[in-house]
Amino acid sequence: MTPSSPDAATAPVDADAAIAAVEPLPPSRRVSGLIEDVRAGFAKRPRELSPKYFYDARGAELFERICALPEYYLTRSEAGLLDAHADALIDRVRPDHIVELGAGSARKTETLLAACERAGLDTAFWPLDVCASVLVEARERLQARFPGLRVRALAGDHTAGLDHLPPRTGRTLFVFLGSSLGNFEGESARTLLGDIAACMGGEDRLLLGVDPVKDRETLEAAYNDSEGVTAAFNANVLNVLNRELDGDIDVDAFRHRAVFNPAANRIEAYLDVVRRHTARLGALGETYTFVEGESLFTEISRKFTPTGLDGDLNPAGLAREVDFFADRNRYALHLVRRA
Ligand code: AVI
Repeated sequence: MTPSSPDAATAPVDADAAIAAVEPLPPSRRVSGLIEDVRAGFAKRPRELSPKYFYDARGAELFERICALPEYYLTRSEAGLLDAHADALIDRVRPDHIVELGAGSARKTETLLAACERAGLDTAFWPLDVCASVLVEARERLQARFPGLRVRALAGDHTAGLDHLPPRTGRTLFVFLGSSLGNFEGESARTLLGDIAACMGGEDRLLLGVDPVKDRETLEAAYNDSEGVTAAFNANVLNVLNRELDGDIDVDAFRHRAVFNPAANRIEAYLDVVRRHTARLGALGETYTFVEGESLFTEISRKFTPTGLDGDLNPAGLAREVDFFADRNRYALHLVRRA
């Protein structure tokens, strides 16, 4: 049975067969791995870690909780914008395919698929994510809701290029939501957008969800929630290092801090060292001393103005076509075409 067979939704679920039906998307270029990134990041001052290592099983679960926090307006605002504009968007693009980068559970894209169904379109859904099991769950849920929906699940890293994305006929709507673009600094954002642009024809579009620049209080509250979920999410990256690199970093010797840097229009997340200690990372054969007052720089979440976003889009050969803003500029969806 292929993932697109009409009876997929009613067939008994065999977890191994379902995972096997997720196609690997081979990388177009080499991306650095954990050992290499930690070695390079720990050689810098302040020391740095890549946010891509946040998302082990616990990190993914903590991120799901962040999305439901009262202070973290991004997910709700984006969902509200999608609900309000999905029909207009789909009417305008009339996609034959929706390709979602970093699809995860694809909950928000469900709104777009429902609009495709209302418009009588036979749109195929291509979720791409590094995690095959999350794709299998999403496919089962979506095929139960939209019987006959063709889902071509692709397991791969969208930061490693999209040269091997299978060819499509007709119009494709690429979708990149959640302000995930904000976690890439300028050059990597432009590389990613350039990779998407290279897959786009004149009729194709990219739907990009981003978080606009706004007042410091709202932004900082979103990344310093009162329940401490974001703090646990940030600190969890140290658990990842300990587990994956045979380490003994004292996680309790760090405190989460997130601040808005207005000069760079971005939230910066740190793990501040509150107790001096020495830790060994066995897989690197290295010992590191962390001193009080020092910080590990763990994440950027860029916030966008329309012109700031153009600074990423235009060099990548892309241009904004239609903008949708949530109340008081809380969130933005941009429909983007090839320039
Ligand atoms: C996934 N990404 C867009 C989130 C963000 O807002 O930058 C990750 C996150 N970090 C802390 N809270 C949420």
